[in-house]
Amino acid sequence: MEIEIYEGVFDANEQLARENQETFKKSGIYVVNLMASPGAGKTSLVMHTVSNLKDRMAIGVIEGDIASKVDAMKLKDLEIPVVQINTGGACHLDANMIKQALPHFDLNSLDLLIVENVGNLVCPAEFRLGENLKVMILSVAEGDDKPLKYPLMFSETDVLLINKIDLLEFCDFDLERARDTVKRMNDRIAIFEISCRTGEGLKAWFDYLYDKVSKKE
Ligand SMILES: Nc1nc2c(ncn2[C@@H]2O[C@H](COP(=O)(O)OP(=O)(O)OP(=O)(O)O)[C@@H](O)[C@H]2O)c(=O)[nH]1
Ligand SMILES: [Mg+2]
Ligand SMILES: [Zn+2]
Repeated sequence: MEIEIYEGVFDANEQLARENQETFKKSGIYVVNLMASPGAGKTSLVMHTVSNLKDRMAIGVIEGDIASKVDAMKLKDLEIPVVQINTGGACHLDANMIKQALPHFDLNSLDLLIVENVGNLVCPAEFRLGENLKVMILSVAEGDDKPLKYPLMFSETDVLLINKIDLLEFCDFDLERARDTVKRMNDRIAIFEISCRTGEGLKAWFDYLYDKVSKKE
């Protein structure tokens, strides 16, 4: 009998993330892991993104929260498959939770799966889910010093969406400074400035994501 021993929680997660990645690849699904602190605008972005793209591709959503189905309920009018994961206290999603959620979808019929991670700027960045693209949101109300204080997520992510730019005049958020800081930490990052309230800047994000899903890159 062969017994595999994993070196702790991260190795075990990495193994499961690779299995998920294989499953997604087989089914031809592109997967986005959406991360941000509580209230930055993840669900708002998911709603806009699904509304815009759902006529052009089949989209499913996994909602991750510590408790409640509040976010899943917000998506019900979009008439797409949504699975709510309650972590029961854990402050991030991990690859095993995603694996458990997958049988609830008809995977072969999906083009894009968006995973809204638990609101948390720290450990979601440490747990790969098997995603193709890491996307994070920073809202201007949180302050432009957050990349310096929570560096891991900013250096790990592929895309940064700076949200709530409609609130810029009320916040001490320097867009240039934020961009410079993040670019210094992560030179391959794509940055978009958006408002989920006014819709400003969202088209560029939709086009970017559509292109990624089409090319599966
Ligand atoms: N002014 C303004 N408010 C926004 C914007 N985007 C989202 N909001 C509001 O911010 C609040 C939180 O938005 P959500 O989309 O629920 O944020 P979330 O990141 O999903 O929150 P959690 O799932 O609880 O972590 C809501 O009241 C939104 O209406 C924006 O661009 N501008
Ligand atoms: Mg949410
Ligand atoms: Zn956590």
